[in-house]
Amino acid sequence: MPAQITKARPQEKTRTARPPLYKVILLNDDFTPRFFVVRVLKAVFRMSDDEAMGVMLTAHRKGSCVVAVFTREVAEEKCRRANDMGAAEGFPLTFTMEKES
Ligand code: TYC
Repeated sequence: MPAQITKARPQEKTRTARPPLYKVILLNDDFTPRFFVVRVLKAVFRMSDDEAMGVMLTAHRKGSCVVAVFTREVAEEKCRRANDMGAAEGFPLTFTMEKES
């Protein structure tokens, strides 16, 4: 009886693909009051006063600002909540999302 030869199988690597990420982008407009933009950023994106003020001012001066990056479902939910807060007050405040390259 020949000695049993055990050959180690090459390790199979199970790589879990990382889900695509989406940028949430705040757009400037001429009607939404600054304090309200700051309030929405704090409420929906859990920003501090200073962070929210910085993002609001960047969007105000440059036309848009990346707020944060999330998976698709989280980005969609945050955009929806933030846009709904603006719409509830009659403001055209707009958050949109863009897939990261
Ligand atoms: N531009 C607005 C104003 O002057 C303020 C504002 C800033 C609105 C950023 C939207 O994303 C925005 N009242």
